[in-house]
Amino acid sequence: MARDKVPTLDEFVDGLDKRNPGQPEFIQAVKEVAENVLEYVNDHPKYNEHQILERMAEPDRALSFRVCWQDDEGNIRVNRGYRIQNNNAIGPYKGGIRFHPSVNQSVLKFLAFEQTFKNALTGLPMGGAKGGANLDPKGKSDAEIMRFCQSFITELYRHVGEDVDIPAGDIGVGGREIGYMFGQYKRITNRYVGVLTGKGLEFGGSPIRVEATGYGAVYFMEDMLKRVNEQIDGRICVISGSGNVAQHAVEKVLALGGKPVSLSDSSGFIYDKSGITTEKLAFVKELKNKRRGRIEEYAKEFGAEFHAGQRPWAIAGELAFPCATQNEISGEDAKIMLKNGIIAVAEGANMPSTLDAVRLFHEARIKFAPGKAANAGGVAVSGLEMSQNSARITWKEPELQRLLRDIMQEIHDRCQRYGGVAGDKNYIDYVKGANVAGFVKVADAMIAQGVV
Ligand code: NDP
Ligand code: 2IT
Repeated sequence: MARDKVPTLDEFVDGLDKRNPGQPEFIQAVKEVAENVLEYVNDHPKYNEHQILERMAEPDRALSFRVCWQDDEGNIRVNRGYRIQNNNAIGPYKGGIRFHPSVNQSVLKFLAFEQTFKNALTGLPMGGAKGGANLDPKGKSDAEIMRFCQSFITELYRHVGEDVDIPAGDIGVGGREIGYMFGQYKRITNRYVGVLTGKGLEFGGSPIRVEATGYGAVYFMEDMLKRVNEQIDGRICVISGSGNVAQHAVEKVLALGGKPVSLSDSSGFIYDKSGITTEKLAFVKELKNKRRGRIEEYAKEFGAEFHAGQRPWAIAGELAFPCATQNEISGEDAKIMLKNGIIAVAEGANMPSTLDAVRLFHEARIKFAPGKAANAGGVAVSGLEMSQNSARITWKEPELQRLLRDIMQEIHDRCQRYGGVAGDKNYIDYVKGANVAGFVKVADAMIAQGVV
């Protein structure tokens, strides 16, 4: 036997720190998984012998490249593009592309690592990846975004493909950007294939991909509550973000009778005591997706409160859906939320809660769904888009709605299966459930495929 001692968490994290200096987000994401998985590995030595966790926490490859483009004034701009291909044991690499000034290798490595577990949880054959660039899309014209996307894919095209790596959207990348990237990929390769997901419905996109992440997060919340005979109906919902995920979380909360009262962007948050309605949501969609304006305008339009430079977590609510970005709920925020009577959190964003916040939620025994489980609806429908593209067909919307609902329920059940807590049979630790369920699937595939 090559190795019989399972490293302690401290030993594991020590090695991780040494190998990844200056990458706090990546270390945070791996540490959270290691805490649960090392415990599981202690009882399942084959995963230790094969050093599976060490191998999963080292990306298959981390690509970085220059992206040159010209702005509308003719100035030459230089950005840095990335694609982190973390693991392809159970399927081709799959994961979004993020355009945001905060993008760096640490952020994308954490996202690619988490994506590996998330994609395994969906039950579909997809490996984990993430990419992006440190571009700030704010204030850029359509023509500038098009030139940037074309330059970005002119390098990335050689590393992706419908059976190799299939990117999609994330922060700062929606239908417009995917369209420009798809157009350039097709032009360079002269191939019409499903190399990207989140495409327009006219050219191979899938019904409900746009809605899937936000809807899925609310379905996961519904399933956590249903398990203990509770429901969303009538409950006050605190939501952050105002982009793709937040908008569709609001939409589904409304459909299930909940009362959404907040939204945010990087400038601050709005608090609408009377509740965000379908009509007000239509305003947000127009504001954010077409005019690309600031959420503060909502407050002016509807007479709601606007709090500059703050996040919405001090609002008294029962259900929380963080849908903006990583580390947006600190330990201090979590304490306030618990004091205000929060009963459940479903993460629409990736890793919005800090490790301190998660620990406090668990200690207080509230229901807490991590992003890799709760926001997996988006990539799940991406997986269904890939299947439709390969078969050159389009499924009807009701069929896709049903598939998304079923997949979210299956993810909930997988988390429940592995998320039991010793000495408290009524509580499910969904973080542990998601980490161990995702790990086991990928790990078994890696063992079967040998040391590669
Ligand atoms: P969008 O670009 O559509 O919206 C992002 C929202 O978050 C905007 O309101 C943005 O505000 C806000 N935001 C971004 N960065 C920050 C920041 N540093 N501080 C405060 N607010 C910020 O992205 P999505 O809705 O697609 O993504 C939101 C989250 O959901 C991300 O964590 C993403 O990884 C995750 N996710 C997305 C999926 C998808 O299918 N799109 C799938 C699964 C997870 P502003 O406009 O001011 O930048
Ligand atoms: O974080 C995510 O799961 C996404 N941004 C969606 C990835 C995808 O491939 O649809």
